Amino acid sequence: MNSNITIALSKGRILDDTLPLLAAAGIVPEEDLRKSRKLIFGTNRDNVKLVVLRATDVPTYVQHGVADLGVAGKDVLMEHGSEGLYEPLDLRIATCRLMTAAIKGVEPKSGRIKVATKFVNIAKRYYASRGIQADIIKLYGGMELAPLMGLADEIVDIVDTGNTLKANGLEARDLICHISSRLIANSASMKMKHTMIQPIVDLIAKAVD
Ligand code: PRT
Ligand code: MG
Repeated sequence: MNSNITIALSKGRILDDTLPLLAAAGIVPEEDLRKSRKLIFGTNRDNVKLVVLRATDVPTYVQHGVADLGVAGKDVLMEHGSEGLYEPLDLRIATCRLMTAAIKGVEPKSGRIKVATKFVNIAKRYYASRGIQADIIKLYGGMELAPLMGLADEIVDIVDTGNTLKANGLEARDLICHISSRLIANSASMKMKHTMIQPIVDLIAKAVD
């Protein structure tokens, strides 16, 4: 095992809130991640590099050990599964809620329902746990459109202010869980590179508090 540390970051809305936490741990990228088209970045520390990935790909890179640490939304982690991953820290950034939603004022259907979402695994578990028979339809974005077009009775999606649902004539129904971004670590790295990783985790933990 080498003595380098690779940290996988989610591009998009999590990135801006992640950088100050990394800085608190003494890790600063060599150039502005948001202005560059590069995907791999050096840092002020010789043995630490950053990769910037699609949010949903972060757990995959960390699970396979090609990244030692990562930052990902709890929604992404729940959907991916936690095999081979530790979750040492709740970073308390990019907070939101995972909810069901439907057309405003429309009574919940009894019996079998259709649910559109990109969170297929979470939705399956959620409806099964409530004893609701649900056919899950996988979408990659714009879930709000599905009920309006008659593709689904409900959606499972992330809600923050609720403005997106409102703008589309939908309303939030049930809370599935509260979401925030987490620091994750490859389980093997956590053991083998403990002396390098633990100080980073501790400094980030202090910055979160
Ligand atoms: O864009 P891409 O398809 O690559 O991935 P992504 O959209 O999942 O990434 P990104 O960067 O948009 O979000 C990454 C993570 O941010 C998610 O996995 C969540 O953990 C977290 N997060 C926090 C959010 C939101 N807040 C959020 N509001 N992710 C998405 N949204 C979207 C939501 O999907 C909906 O379209 O914002 C809309 C709802 O916002 P309100 O304020 O209108 O309710
Ligand atoms: Mg997005």
